[in-house]
Amino acid sequence: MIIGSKLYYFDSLESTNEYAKTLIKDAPEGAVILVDEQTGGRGRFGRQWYSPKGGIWMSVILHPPDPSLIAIIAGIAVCKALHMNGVLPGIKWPNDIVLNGKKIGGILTEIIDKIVILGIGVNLNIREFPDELEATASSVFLETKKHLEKKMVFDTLCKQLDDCYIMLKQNKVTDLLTEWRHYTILLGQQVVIEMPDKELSGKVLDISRDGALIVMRSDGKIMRVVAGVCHLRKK
Ligand code: BTX
Repeated sequence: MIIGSKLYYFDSLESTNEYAKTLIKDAPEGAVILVDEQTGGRGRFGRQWYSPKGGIWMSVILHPPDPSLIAIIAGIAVCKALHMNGVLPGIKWPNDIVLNGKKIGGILTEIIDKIVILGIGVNLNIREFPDELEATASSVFLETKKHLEKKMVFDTLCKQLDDCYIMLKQNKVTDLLTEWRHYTILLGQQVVIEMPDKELSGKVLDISRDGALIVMRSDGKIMRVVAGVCHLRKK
């Protein structure tokens, strides 16, 4: 297995992604940093990520041929690992894992000198969230009342990520995108995508081979969206 070639485990760190950055020169590919809690967990665009005990907070150091599908394979691996344990979340492009309409996990990829630091957070057994997150965030435990053993889910997740990463290295992109389509909640949905300088509304048609979302606007024009924050439009 590439993923988990070396494991760095701590009770607590500020952020596993930040710690991974200090290791990239020395750690082997597939090295995993895993913690029980983060005191300064991060999301995209410098946002905070609530990371108390009870969740899976991890980063993986990867040397992929092309980084563009790393968040895609991470989403597939998280969904597969939970589906194998009877929990059925989906993927909301680009990096949210959702269950019953709430965010139960997130993915943060950072690239330094062509090395990817893949951060994965899964709200596994968290029992409460701060007021400001309560409406949008949840955990596997709160949604299903199941207490899944963290080590078992972590091991399954590493194995699924390894399978997907090997497929990526073998350039089996068609197969990976088929898996993504199986898990995403977005296909055929009306969405609004916030980008730094504009907003786009339309219907999600597909994902491209480089991980961009393919969206049809109401005027029929087909757009490729490389990055943004995606919201399902209320019906
Ligand atoms: P994101 O930018 O898509 O999501 C961040 C937003 O999600 C926050 O602004 C907040 O509204 C909400 N949020 C914060 N904490 C949680 C939570 N626990 N569950 C649900 N919603 C939340 C998503 O970024 C990427 C998250 C990656 C987290 C991993 S954990 C291991 C690694 N280390 C690290 O510092 N980050 C990554």
